[in-house]
Amino acid sequence: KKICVIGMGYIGLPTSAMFAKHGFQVLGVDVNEEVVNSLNEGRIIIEEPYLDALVYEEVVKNGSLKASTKAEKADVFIIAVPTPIKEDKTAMMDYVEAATRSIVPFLEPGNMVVLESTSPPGTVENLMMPILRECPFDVEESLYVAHSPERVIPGKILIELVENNRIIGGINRKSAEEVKKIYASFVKGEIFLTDATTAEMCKLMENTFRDVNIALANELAVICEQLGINAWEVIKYSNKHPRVTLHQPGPGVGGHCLAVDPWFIVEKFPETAKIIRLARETNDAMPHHVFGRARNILGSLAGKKIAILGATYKPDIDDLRESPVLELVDLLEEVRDLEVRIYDPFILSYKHLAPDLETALADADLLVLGVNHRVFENIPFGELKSRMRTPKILDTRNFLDGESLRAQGFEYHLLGEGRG
Ligand code: SAJ
Repeated sequence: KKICVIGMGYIGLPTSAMFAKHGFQVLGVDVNEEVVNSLNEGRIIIEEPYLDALVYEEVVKNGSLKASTKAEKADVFIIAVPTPIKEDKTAMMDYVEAATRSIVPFLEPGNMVVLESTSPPGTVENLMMPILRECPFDVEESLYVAHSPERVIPGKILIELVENNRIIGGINRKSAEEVKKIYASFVKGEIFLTDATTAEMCKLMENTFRDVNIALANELAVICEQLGINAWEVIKYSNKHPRVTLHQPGPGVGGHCLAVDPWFIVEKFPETAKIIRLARETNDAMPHHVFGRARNILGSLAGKKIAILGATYKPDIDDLRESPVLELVDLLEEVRDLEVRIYDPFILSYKHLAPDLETALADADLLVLGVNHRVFENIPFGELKSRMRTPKILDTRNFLDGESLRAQGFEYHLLGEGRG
């Protein structure tokens, strides 16, 4: 069978390579000519472990994966284009719409159309189906249409594509069943069949669940600061209860999923999705809260120097998308004569980046730990203390050993801990 995948990004490309490896003839389509040309030469533009070898050594070399800027006739069409969020916090669906339109001229009875992009509930039924009905045959009868959301985590995409469970939501049962046969070629996890809107909502709710729980932890952190107790201790002991799993507070929520997807529900139900919206706003407010803590610690921020340790959106990766630490950096930039230096061994270039920790700490008035990269475990803070103008630390992840730092003469502050 032949598969045409529209969108050669983080999801479309690995998915294409996986199908190509499992016996399908795959055409990868992208509007970006550079992406298409390099793919045809076996080179990929995205960073992902093992993907390079799979694309270059296997599927491009043996001719099972080809790329083009134009769609063609195929048995299966998979749409994996971006659905970014706009300024007004609604989903930008232009790419899904354009991709759907682009395949209509090639559709024939018996074809399958699968949306993989994370989308607001109702996208398949209300955006795609009206376009697909422009085909000159009975689409409900003869076309198999479904949503099968991607749920892989960057860094482990090729493993999770195979091992994760999958949801396939069809416009009818037959659609879900037919599409399942295709994915079953490589998915080892369980495959669950449902309707398209349910599948859309599952994907959004998984990330919303996490976002809301993190918001709860962040609210707890701020309450504990006012109460003069330690939120991390509250979380630790509450989680001894068999039915409680409080999440971890932090400087905010980043990444391209948790900080975005909940808005796709809010956009459709602005009056009803109250908790979801409040959770987003609570998490978005955390960089401001950390900024406030820094100001309280230093009295005034004007003319001071702040060193930031770790700036990616989560530990041990190089991804900066929506990082709350960078939001904090932006807030600090607005302060008169304040100097910010970032030290993060995962980042190659960014504004205020220091070449090493020593440079970042030189004459700093405060060190803010933004992300708990594992490599930070062995930093000899005692030896570095004298480099700082004032040895003050604000830990936003409960990562550092506060007791030992205090014993070494640091003034150690922790997000979520009030000092009574
Ligand atoms: N965070 C906290 N406290 C916590 C957990 C996380 O503050 O207790 C923060 C992290 O620091 C980070 C943000 O949340 O800034 C998001 O990190 P994450 O590890 O929760 O998730 P992502 O965005 O890397 O990936 C998520 C995953 N979704 C779920 O776990 C439900 C992944 O499985 C999805 O495939 C991915 O979103 C996606 O593409 O939707």
